[in-house]
Amino acid sequence: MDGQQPVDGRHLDTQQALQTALGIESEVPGQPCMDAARPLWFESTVSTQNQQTNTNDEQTLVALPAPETSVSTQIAAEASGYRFEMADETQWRAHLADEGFVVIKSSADAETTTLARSLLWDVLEQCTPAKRDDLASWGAWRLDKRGFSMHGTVTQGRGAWLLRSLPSVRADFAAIWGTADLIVSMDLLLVWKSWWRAPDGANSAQASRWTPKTEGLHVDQNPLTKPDFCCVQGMLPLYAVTHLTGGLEVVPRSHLPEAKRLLVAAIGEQALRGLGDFCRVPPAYYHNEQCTETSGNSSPTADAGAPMLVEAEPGDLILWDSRTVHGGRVGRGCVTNEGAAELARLSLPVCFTPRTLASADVLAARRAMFAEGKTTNHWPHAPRVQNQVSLGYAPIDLRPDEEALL
Ligand SMILES: O=C(O)CCC(=O)C(=O)O
Repeated sequence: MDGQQPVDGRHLDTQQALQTALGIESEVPGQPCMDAARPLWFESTVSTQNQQTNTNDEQTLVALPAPETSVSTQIAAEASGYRFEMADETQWRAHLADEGFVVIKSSADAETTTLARSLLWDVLEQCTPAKRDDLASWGAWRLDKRGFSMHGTVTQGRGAWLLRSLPSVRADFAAIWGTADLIVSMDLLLVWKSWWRAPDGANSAQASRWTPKTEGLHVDQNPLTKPDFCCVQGMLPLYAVTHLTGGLEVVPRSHLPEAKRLLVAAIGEQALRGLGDFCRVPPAYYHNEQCTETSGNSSPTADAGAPMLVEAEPGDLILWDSRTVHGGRVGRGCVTNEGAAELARLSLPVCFTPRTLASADVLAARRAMFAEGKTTNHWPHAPRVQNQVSLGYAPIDLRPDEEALL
């Protein structure tokens, strides 16, 4: 999920065209897409057509691997190969450069993670019929199938801004860009219900409706028109990312030039020229031989790895190069119905870029987006609005350090 053209007044048509292509309802000035009679908690921003598609897609969910019988929040030992302490900057930056992704441990401490969950639930409870401790109330919650929560009350609320303004996260991006004068994305929130705990049971129609369906593997930077480094994206998971829950998956080394060349050949130059930055990878691409094509003089970097789930602890920061192929992966699930009601996933994408990359028009547009409760794509310097009218939205008071990120 990502951006195409900056929103500075000149590019609204392009923005709306892309939203349509993605199945996201666009906001028509003066004509809200959302029925004014709907309560604030009607937060689904996906068109009826897309909902329909997703309903049909539920057929494919039957093929998910067998669920586990107990919830484990333990991430696999192999994750230690790509999880680094923030202080080990040389190592984590090398991993990001070589592999196209990295995890930085404990960017939000346990107390902040708990507070962020609570603040995000405060606004989810305001915008949806769900109550955090009451699984029965989650049935009426019309959550987007991908788990995209885009109501401005959620994405511009206190919880989202608490995470966006974390000094440690900002410092990591400052290290990447070599400047602390950064602006931040105002992304959507990713929310997955624990589908195995649907009140009617793990195999019920309700569980099927709760099971997320992701966009699939894609890049957020057009490999043909923008082949060089542009941006690093980030994500802060507030619950453990394990093979039971799923989360973000990446294709290691898919950001490297030779892997890009092969991907461009697979998608086709003509098709890529007609696309913005969001480019889907053909579904079978990383499961066949194309991506590992070798020629007499090919370098080992032509061999992008297999897609892998990026396991992480709550509060870790996942970073990836925008050229890296990535997407959401739904986990195996679980058949236990024990314990307190808990989401399977609550993650905030977060991305910083230097203020100097944004024009004066873009900076002004970003302020207006905050004031109006808009939700953006990932690239702060090239923001595109992703949501429609946010009924009932009232901007929070940003602290000076938060406002400095607009
Ligand atoms: O983690 C996901 O479900 C998808 C995230 C994604 O595609 C993104 O942040 O660009």
